[in-house]
Amino acid sequence: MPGWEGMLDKRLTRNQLHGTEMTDAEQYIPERRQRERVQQALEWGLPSAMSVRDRTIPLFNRSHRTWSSHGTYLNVPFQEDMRALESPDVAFIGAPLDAGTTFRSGTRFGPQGIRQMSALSSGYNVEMGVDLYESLDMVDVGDVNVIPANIEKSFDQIDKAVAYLHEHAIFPVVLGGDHSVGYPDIRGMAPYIDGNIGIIHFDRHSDISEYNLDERMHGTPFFHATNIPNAPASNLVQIGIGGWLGNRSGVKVSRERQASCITLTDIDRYGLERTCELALELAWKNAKAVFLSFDIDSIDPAFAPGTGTPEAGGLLPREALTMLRLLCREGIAGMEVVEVAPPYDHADITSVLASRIVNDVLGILVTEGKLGRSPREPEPEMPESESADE
Ligand SMILES: [Mn+2]
Repeated sequence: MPGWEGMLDKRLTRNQLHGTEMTDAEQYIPERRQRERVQQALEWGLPSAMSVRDRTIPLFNRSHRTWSSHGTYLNVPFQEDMRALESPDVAFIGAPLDAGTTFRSGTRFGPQGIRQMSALSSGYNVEMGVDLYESLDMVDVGDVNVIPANIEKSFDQIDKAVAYLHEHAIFPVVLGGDHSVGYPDIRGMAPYIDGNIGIIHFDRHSDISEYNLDERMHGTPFFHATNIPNAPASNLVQIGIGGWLGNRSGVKVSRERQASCITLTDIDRYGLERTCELALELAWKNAKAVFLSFDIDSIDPAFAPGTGTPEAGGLLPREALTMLRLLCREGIAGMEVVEVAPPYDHADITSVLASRIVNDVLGILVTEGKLGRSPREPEPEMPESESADE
């Protein structure tokens, strides 16, 4: 036990704060895109009334931020002409399907809800020291035309749309939709990965039964995904599984196929760091790429009530965000956030969280050098004496 003097030695100082470090780091984040946007908005939006002191505010809103959002994710440009799609770093794509739900429907409004609340973001995160607009070229390609009366046709549509993005070497962010979209998301990606795909799957439910009600629905994506030759079940890691909606036929499949199930008991017992270390090892074993499937119901319904099959006692948002930081460091090749059902949401909190998850993953990929441009400009040359206080 350290004595009082020892504790005095360990007294925290302002300089040790992460906040101090990151506040300082802000000056090295580029602002070229920001300047271009302001300039363009001024030209298109015309000069504001003379009483407005800040002359960078135009008369007509052309930033499309916050309540003036034009409806795309993070207000990035909408890719109207898909023939003209180039190779941006990221494309947001809606898969507004709820034909696969087995309890409450409503996830067809998920992409709309998530996009709407994403408009609140400035794109800059002081804790991460990253500005997504500066580091990533992003477009929103809108929604896939799903066919609600026919889930297999919907899968074909989603598969083909996701494949089109992979063909252009774009990182897809799929906004669900119920979890049945996980299967075509992986099926559309599989031909573009030269080797095995690992899957990191956050959920309270294992979603690995062959059928729900005689069809491939939202409790079945990982049965069918792990039938894809280069997406073996041995590389499937399911995190957060538990509660009282358990499905015995799914657990049997998981056991037979040797998928990995990390329960909340595991997380309590071994902690976030150790479970994530193991999850990474399992997902990446002999794999070339890892896909992230994030079911919002992995989070406790107190924080994510807008979902179709809520299960009490889930992850806390901060636990999930910490895990994502640990798990995405090695890079991922595509992601989906599913099961957001705005009709059951309160104060849009589920959509806010879903957007946070997407932004955090993108931020981590940028800071880890796995996607886009460096989060900071090269530092100015320092005088030689600088290293003296190291
Ligand atoms: Mn679920």
